Amino acid sequence: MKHTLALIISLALLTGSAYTADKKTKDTAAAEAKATSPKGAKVYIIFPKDGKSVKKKFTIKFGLKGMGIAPAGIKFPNTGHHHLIIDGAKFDMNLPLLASEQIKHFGGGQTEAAIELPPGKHTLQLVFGDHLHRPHNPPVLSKAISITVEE
Ligand SMILES: [Cu+2]
Repeated sequence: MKHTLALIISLALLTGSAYTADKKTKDTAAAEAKATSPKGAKVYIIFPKDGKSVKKKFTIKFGLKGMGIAPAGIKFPNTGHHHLIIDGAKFDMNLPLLASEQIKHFGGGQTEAAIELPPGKHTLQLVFGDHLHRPHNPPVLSKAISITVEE
């Protein structure tokens, strides 16, 4: 089972998984029920910590409990990929998350990422998404943390 998932993941990584909200994804998302999340599933931001200051360029680390990582496009029970919501960007719980400067997809299955933000206060929140970039049912969200990006 573990090997099968690893194989699927490496195949997906080879074929690349740049996310575009193409028509096929939207049609599939409309026709297919959202993936479910198990009880107790949790995402959280390991680094930075709430209330701390960081440099302009820093590496954010994503934590996950009770579920597994799979790249975007790979349908496998109790898995998904991370999305980072910056400064409280709005999104619809029932639709594929858009991709923007404030909603970042980590569809390659990344568990950390180098990001750069302008100096000042920012909020960061994680939303776990299914193979079609939709929050699970029930949704798995982290607490929104506040950080200060140094000049
Ligand atoms: Cu996504």
